[in-house]
This record gives sequence, structure tokens and C-alpha cells, in this order.
Amino acid sequence: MVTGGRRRVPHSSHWGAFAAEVTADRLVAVHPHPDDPEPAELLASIPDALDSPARVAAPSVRRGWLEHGPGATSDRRGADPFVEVSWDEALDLVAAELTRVRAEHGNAAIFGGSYGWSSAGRFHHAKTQLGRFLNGFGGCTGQVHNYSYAAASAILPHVVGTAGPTAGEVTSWDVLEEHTGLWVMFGGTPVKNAQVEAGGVVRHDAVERLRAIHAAGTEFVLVSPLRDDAPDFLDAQWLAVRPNTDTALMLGLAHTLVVEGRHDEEFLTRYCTGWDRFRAYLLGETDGRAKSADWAARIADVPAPDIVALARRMAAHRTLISATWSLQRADHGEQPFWMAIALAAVLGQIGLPGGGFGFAYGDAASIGHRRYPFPAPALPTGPNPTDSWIPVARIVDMLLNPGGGYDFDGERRRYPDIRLVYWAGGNPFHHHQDLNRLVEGWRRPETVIVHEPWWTPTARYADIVLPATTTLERNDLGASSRDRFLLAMHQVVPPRGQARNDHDIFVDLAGRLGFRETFTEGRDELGWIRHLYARTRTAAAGQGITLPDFDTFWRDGQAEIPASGGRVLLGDFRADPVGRPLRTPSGRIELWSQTIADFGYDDCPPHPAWLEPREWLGADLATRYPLHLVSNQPRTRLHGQLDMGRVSRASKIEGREPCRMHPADAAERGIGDGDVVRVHNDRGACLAGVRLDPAVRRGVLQLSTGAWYDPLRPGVLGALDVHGNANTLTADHGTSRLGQGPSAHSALVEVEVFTGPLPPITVFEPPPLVGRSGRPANHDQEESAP
Ligand SMILES: Nc1nc2c(c(=O)[nH]1)N[C@H]1C(S)=C(S)[C@@H](COP(=O)(O)OP(=O)(O)OC[C@H]3O[C@@H](n4cnc5c(=O)[nH]c(N)nc54)[C@H](O)[C@@H]3O)O[C@H]1N2
Ligand SMILES: Nc1nc2c(c(=O)[nH]1)N[C@H]1C(S)=C(S)[C@@H](COP(=O)(O)OP(=O)(O)OC[C@H]3O[C@@H](n4cnc5c(=O)[nH]c(N)nc54)[C@H](O)[C@@H]3O)O[C@H]1N2
Ligand SMILES: [Mo]
Repeated sequence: MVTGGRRRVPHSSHWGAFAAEVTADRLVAVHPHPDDPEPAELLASIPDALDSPARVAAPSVRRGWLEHGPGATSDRRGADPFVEVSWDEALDLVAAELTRVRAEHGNAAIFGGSYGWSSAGRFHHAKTQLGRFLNGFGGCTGQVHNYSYAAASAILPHVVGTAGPTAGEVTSWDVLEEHTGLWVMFGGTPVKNAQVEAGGVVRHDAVERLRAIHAAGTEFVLVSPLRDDAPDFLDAQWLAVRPNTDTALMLGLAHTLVVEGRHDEEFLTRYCTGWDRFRAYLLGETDGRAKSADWAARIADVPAPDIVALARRMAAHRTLISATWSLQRADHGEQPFWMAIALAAVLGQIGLPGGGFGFAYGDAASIGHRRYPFPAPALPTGPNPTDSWIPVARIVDMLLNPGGGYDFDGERRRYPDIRLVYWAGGNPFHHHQDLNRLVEGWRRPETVIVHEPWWTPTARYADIVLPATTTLERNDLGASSRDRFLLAMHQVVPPRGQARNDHDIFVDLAGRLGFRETFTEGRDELGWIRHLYARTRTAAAGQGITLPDFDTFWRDGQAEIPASGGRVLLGDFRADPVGRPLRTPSGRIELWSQTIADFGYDDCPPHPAWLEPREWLGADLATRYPLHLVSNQPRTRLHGQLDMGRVSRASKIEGREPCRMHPADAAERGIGDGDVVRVHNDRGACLAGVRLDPAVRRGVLQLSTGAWYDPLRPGVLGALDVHGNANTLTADHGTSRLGQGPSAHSALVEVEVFTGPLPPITVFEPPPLVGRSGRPANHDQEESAP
């Protein structure tokens, strides 16, 4: 649409669908989709990101790598300046290095897991493009599961036969509105998180839905260290649990139900297996400790009478027990999810409308919506011929222990020997725990190649950085399997600097490596978008759903899929447990698992159990580090994305990431609101700005993830991060030998006022760029920086 030189172009993002308003080649405004009842605040940051000074202008190679070749100077990653080179030279270097590593070490020596959210468009999705490219090259070491819910993905198949319930297959909003009497929310419904959806979203309606459920008379109980994990309008009772103790609290509830005879014996014997053995643990027959309300109260720091009262309320209502993904992103994270199911089984309401259990409501925009009955469009990656992979969060263990053994979900496995890391569409220096350990592991591979639109910390720690376009600079197709719209993402502006599409970079590399035709299948950008749309349209037609032809879709900017609701998690199983058994060994819900018993893991017993995390407020370590770090997802950005945007920047204190703490904890340390503090433990330290807030329980420090890692001395182990990246503090341990998920939420810290001169934030400017031969005046200084 053109009016007076201004155009409006349909587009979409992780933060929602919008119309981009453009004058000449400038993005002047972002207008939310007219049907969006609650557009994400984050849309406002998009123009800042597009034209940020942190954009990568040209292909860049780390000087040490360029001058001395692969491997020789790997310990200087992050410290060396970069040299800009031409696209041809950069692609020649990448193609030659891939060829060398494959010839000398085989495809499994290439790590292409490349975890990360990339962008909303489904064709240009960078991680998928990389996967397709490397598979065409003979494969790579990949990854399984994700940082969001790895522990749940591993445990749920043993318990209910599928990981579906952690991946959004839950009872739908409309059913909760109609039937739920009491909703007990472990971790809340953090609607700040419902701003985002991986493939984009048109209607942000989590708030609308929760308001409707509240208006229908549902009562709410919030179990969380932060009061604002439930929106105020829910009028929830707040049980300010100690972090990581939910399993103990749930055991206390279950014990109360059983000793008071309020449990559903019939459900437990007819629909579950192992109730007798789990009950023996609950009652303390196996370990001499009854998991009573008193016992739970001492661990979770929630008064015993409140636990007893809640158990009785739960038995008296149609009760939904929900848990956010955060609960399992912790040491022994398998347990709270297994125990939530066990508690729901004790109540006997699993499979009834509005009762039972559910996960992740409020954690992403689409949770609570029903999946449409055909697959969302996705670029096929083809099979990975190497069959080499790791559980995603074990990346640093892998880099530090090539050939080392580890356990995973019943298997004994070995880590591959990685020589080359290739990343596109993710930011491990955002997402991984214990960044100092990552810096150490990251020195091991001979070459690191990164595609990025921005000079993220990961790009800064790479050898070859190829500038990628953002979605605004190309055409794409947006879609999520639980959002009712397919979205046409028209190119809004021309590519900035020398940025190229990830796809085009891979086309040229595949050309150099001899498999261009298999990679492209003869299609260009719009050819692929048409093709993916056509496949989706055919699949929809197979389900009786008519989507418009491509040209109509592309012109209108969207295609709508009819709404559907009425989903009840495990409703089929409840109606017919014999005819519709679960895909567990017993066909029932497993409260005790013979499979897991046979694994023999001390850190994941065969029934849900309270196991002390390595770090929590009850640990000895809490005398030295008395604050539990809650590094939750940021309201002001998506992970590390949009940290340079206005919404994130407005929240910073003296340019540092804000952290929240209880006023009494601050007073004890002489800390005032707005102070800059040093947050530290044995793993690392960062600066952050303090906000005092009684919505944080005592003994907790909340520092959201995603502030770009900005070490005072880049490349140096243990350097102070001056900006406030929580992962300088978190621990890099698998949740258990069963799940091997990340355990970011189990970390203890201490804080003190930072009195020194405040170091500048430098991470939103490009790193030092130098000419190839003409050495800059500050060369010696850089050489000796660390
Ligand atoms: N302490 C702590 N750590 C956590 C968590 C936590 O709760 N606490 N949560 C974890 C979770 S659940 C997750 S999902 C991860 C998220 O971790 P990531 O998904 O790695 O984080 P993002 O910042 O979204 O990284 C995506 C990157 O892709 C880049 N990108 C965007 N579009 C394109 C493109 O078109 N091409 C290319 N080449 N690149 C592009 C972006 O610039 C960005 O740097 O973090 C995990 N880390
Ligand atoms: N704005 C925004 N939205 C996002 C994201 C983002 O980066 N920004 N990331 C997206 C992604 S990739 C994911 S996976 C989801 C994640 O969704 P979640 O896993 O739900 O996200 P968090 O914000 O880490 O955690 C929610 C709340 O759990 C509480 N919590 C932490 N530990 C405990 C505990 O031990 N017990 C209890 N009871 N509560 C605890 C914290 O107070 C926290 O605010 O969010 C998605 N949504
Ligand atoms: Mo996630």
C-alpha cells in the first residue's frame, strides 16, 4: 500500500504480526496487526535493532585466525580484532575449512547443532538452513532436545508415553474457562513470556483468556518466588516458595490428601501403575521420612497450615495443577514435572475437563491453543548421515571432554571430538550456563564460524563472521502450529551493509562444495516460499480446510485457519484406558517406572522424589552465597534479541541490566534502589543495577537472562561482565543422567555495592576492526590486552 511515499508492508516476528511503515528505505514505524488484542511491547524495539550500530557490516575474520590459520590462536577468541574481507574470500575460506575438517576428521567433527531461536520466518529460519546445508555436506554432530524443556522432554515419555504435554499439548483455554474451579500455578502464568512465539502470532490473547477464566469464577493460587508471576487481576493467593523446592511442596500436598483420605484410590489403581510403591515413599515407609505438610514446610518455607488448607481446597474443587517450564530448568528438573503429574493423579482428575495437570500456560503466546490438524510449513533438512548428536545443553562438556563418556536416558554414550563449530541463528553466549566455562571450552575447536546480523557475544567469539540479513530484509512465510494464521512476510527494506540471506550464503557455499542443486532443488526464495505454502495448502485440504491460493495469500498478507478448541489433556485415555492406552510400558501413567529403575541412576530414582539440588537456600553453600538467583526470561526482550532496542534499554540502570531483590535483603547489605552492585559466586561475577521490590521473596535475587555479555577484558577467563549477564553466575550441570537438561535455575549468589568507577558498556558497538596489513596505532596495546 503506497500513500505519499509511505508504504505499509505486512510482516511478522517472534513478537507478533505487524505492518511495517516505510519511507524510502527507512523503517519509520511498526503497526501491530489490527486483530491483536494485546500487541507485544517488544514490537517497539524492532526499528532500533534493524539499524543498530551493532549490525555486522561486512564478512569479518579474526586476525589471529587469518594470519596463523585454524587452531593456532584459539585462546585469543574474543580478544583479537577482526579484519573485514570480501564475500568471495570469506566463502572460499569457509568452504576450504569445511573440506579440510571433513577430510581430516570426518563429518562428526563439525558441530552444527546451532541451537537458537533464529527468526520467525519458516523458510529463512537460520538453524534449519544450516541443518539442511550441513546434511547435504555429509552431516555433522547435531543436538537433541532444547533449553526450554529438556528435562521434561526426557521424563514425560516414561510417565505418560509422550513429551506432548510439555510441548503445548495441554487442555485448551476454553475448557479451563468453563470447568476449572481452582488453578494452582507452580511458577505462575508469566504473561510477560506470552509476548513471544517462535513462528510468530497474530492474536496475543493470554491476558484476555486469563481474565475470562477469572471472570468465570476460577480461584487461583500462585506458588512462586515472584509475586508478579501471576497477573494482579487473578487475585491469586501467593505462596512464596523457596526456589527449587516445588517437588517437596507437592509431596506435602499429596501426603495430606492421602492421610486425610481425600485421594482417589480408584484412579490411582485403574489409570496408574506403581501407586503402592510411590505411596510407600510418600508415607515414609521406604526411607523413614513421611512427606508430611510439616516436612514440606521446612524445605519449601511455606507454612504447614497453608499446605494442609491448600490440599483440602484442591480436593474440594475441579483443580488444575500447572507448572511453568522454568521449574524443570533446574537441578533434578525431571522431578517437579513428574511430581505434578503424580499429585494430579492423587486428586484423580486427570483427563477430566479443567482438572488434572498442564504445563507452560503463559510461557509462550500459543500455549492453551489447539494445534491445527496439519503440520505448519517448514524447510526440510533431510536426514543427518552421521548419526552423531549430543543432548543440547552438554555442549561444553563435549568441547572439554572429546571421547569422554556420559549417560543419557538409559544410554551410555561418548562425546565426539569437535574441530569446527558452525552456528547460525543462535547465541550460546546468551543461552549457555557458566559463561567462563564456555569461554574455556570454546577455545578447543580449531575454527568457529557464525552467521549473525549483529555483533552478539557469540559473533565476537568467532573466527569467521558472516553478516546475515534480518527478516525485514527478505521475503518469508511465518507460521506457528497453534496460531490460526499463515503470514506473508514481505521484504520491507533492502539488506543493510553487505548482509546476505543465510540461504544465499549456503547456496554459494554448496556451489563451491559441489552440491548446489541438491541444496536448492532448483528453487529461489519465492520459489521455496510458494512450494512450502503449496505443501501446507495440500495438507490442509486433506483435513477439509480450504486455504487461498498462493497469490491471494501473498496479496492479502495472511491466510486464516478456522478456530478449534475443546481439547482435554488425556481425555481419550480417561474415557477408555484399555482401548486408548498410553505409550508407556504399562499403558498407564507411571508413578513408578521399571525402565528408570533399570537405568540405576541415583539422580533420577524410579518414582518422583525430593532430591536436594546442588545449590538451593537449604544448602551449606548458602552461608557463603545466601541469595538464590532466579535468571528468568526477560520482559524487555527475547533472550539476547532486541537488547539494543528501546524497551530493554529503558529498563537499564546506569546502562546495566536491572536485578530485583527484597528491600529487607538489600537493607542488610546497605544496598539502595538504583545502586550498581557486583553479583558474584565462585563461577563468575557481573555488574547489575538494583530495583527493590517486595514482590520478590526474601533470599531471592532476580536477574533476567539476555543482557549481552560484556566482559571487562574480552577473551579472558573470569573477567568481570560489566553489563549483567546472568549466565556468568549459573551452573553448567545436567539436570540428571536421565535428562541432561540445563539447570540454570539452581544457582546461589551474593551481592555487594559496586563502588569503583563504572566501566563503559561497549558491547553495542562493533569490536575493534583492523586493516589486513596496515597495523593500527593501538596494535601493541591490543596484543597485550589480557
Ligand atoms: N540463565 C538462563 N539461561 C537461559 C534460560 C534461562 O531461563 N536462564 N533460558 C534458556 C532458553 S529456554 C532458551 S530457548 C535459550 C535461548 O537462547 P537463544 O535462542 O540462543 O537466544 P537468542 O537471543 O534468541 O538467539 C538467537 C540468535 O539468532 C540471531 N538471528 C536472528 N535472526 C537471524 C537470522 O535470520 N540469521 C542468523 N544467522 N541469525 C539470526 C539473533 O541475532 C540471536 O543472536 O536460552 C536459554 N538460557
Ligand atoms: N518476553 C519474553 N518472553 C519469552 C522469552 C523471552 O526471552 N522473553 N523466552 C521464551 C522461551 S524460549 C521460553 S522457553 C519461555 C520460558 O518460560 P518459563 O520457563 O516459564 O520462563 P521463566 O521466565 O524463566 O520462568 C517463569 C517464572 O518461574 C519462576 N520460577 C523460577 N524458578 C522457580 C522455582 O523453582 N519454583 C517456582 N515455583 N517458580 C520458579 C520465576 O519466578 C519465573 O519468573 O518463555 C518464552 N517467552
Ligand atoms: Mo526456551
